[in-house]
Amino acid sequence: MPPPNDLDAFFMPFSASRQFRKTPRLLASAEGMYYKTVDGRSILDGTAGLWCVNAGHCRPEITAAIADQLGVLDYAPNLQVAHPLAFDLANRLRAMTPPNLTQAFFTNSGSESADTAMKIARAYFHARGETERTILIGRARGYHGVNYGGISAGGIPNNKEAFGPLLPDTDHLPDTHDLTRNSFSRGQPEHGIDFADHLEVLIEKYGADRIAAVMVEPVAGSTGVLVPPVGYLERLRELCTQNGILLIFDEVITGFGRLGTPFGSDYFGVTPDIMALAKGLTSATIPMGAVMVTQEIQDAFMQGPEHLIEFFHGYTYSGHPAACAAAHATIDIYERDGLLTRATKLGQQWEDGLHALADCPHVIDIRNIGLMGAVELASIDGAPVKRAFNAFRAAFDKGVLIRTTGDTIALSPPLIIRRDEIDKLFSTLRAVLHEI
Ligand code: PXG
Ligand code: PLP
Repeated sequence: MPPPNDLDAFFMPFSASRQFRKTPRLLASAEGMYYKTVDGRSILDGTAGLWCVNAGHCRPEITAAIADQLGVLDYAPNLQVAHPLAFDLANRLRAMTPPNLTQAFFTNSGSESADTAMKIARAYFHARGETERTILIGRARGYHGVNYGGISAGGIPNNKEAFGPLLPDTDHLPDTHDLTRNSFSRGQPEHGIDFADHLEVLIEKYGADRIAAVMVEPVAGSTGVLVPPVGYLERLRELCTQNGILLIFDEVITGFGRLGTPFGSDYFGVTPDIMALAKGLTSATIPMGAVMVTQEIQDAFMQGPEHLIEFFHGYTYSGHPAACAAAHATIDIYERDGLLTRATKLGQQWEDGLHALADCPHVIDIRNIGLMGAVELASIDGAPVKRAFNAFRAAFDKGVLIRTTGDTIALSPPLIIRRDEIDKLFSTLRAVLHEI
């Protein structure tokens, strides 16, 4: 594929696009663990695309399933009519996710899943007559996509600043990042269960009967892999249960094997009332998300005359046939190849290789869990973000795709990564850190 000769017309998402247009990094094809650039260079994918290509690139079984489906039933609405694959997939997700999660609502992205989860929480209390329960509690540094609900409950200032008044009735827990107590922790940091106690302050402030839900990522991914302190998620669960507040886990990144268990909820042994999914659901081949809810939540909606719509929400492409086919084929691969637990097998090598970078220049913290990792760098005085961005460009030149957020490098390779590829990822990163 020749490079486009004019890069101006595409308004790029989340990019330094003026810099990009001067020195474009264009990917033409992909297979397994590697991208290929338009000029033929191989790039080791250290980020599974954007935390999403969990099964590795261009798996022929997924491609074939999508193509076959499009030849048979290209599109069918799931509003008032429906197609069987969506029901099959919902049943499959019911069987895979924790037993209390029994119904799946389909979306097309993580942002839609996050906003749908928040709407379900509010509408659930509305259906129960608890109309005062509208407050949604997110967390500082939380990422829940870019729609208005997600940026309101989310806690990333740059994602909110330019966008005017946000959703009312949102507030935030503090983030759990604590370099003074927890730097260079391996796996879950020891200190910080107290960050969960801040929910008591918010309960005191608003009254428990005004708070609909607390929404957190089990591990904050986008903001730089913030692993929850020991006991933290358990404490949040306990406080939510005591106060009748729904707990929403945004598992858009932690879902589908990232931590070495099918879902983050399995890893931590803490079960939410609502779970938001996307990304790994189809290994990113076709955009798709899902929101899992409990039977009790579903039942609250099932009242009134049977000819009336119960939940006034849905997308044209909710449960799109091609997306359902992609999800089925992806989950087939996960099950057949044991990918949802593979991060457990690689975890020690991953952790040791990552933490061995501690002696490199600029490194102020290293964090890891499952096949997620972060290397936090000291910012250049007066130029935050620049050091990590330099690392990103240097790594790309050396044939490795990493992701950066602020001055943190984040890593999350496809779950098929081999041991020698883990070594290559870290040796390249070592060279990059010495170069920049
Ligand atoms: N929730 C979480 C926890 C996510 O990580 C979303 C929701 C939104 O998903 P969509 O499909 O609408 O993008 C995400 C997405 C980054 C980065 O820089 C991370 C995401 C998206 C874009 C960039 O790490 N995560
Ligand atoms: N805008 C208009 C004018 C529409 O008609 C629709 C859907 O019918 C949408 C937005 C929403 O699109 P989607 O259902 O793909 O989210």
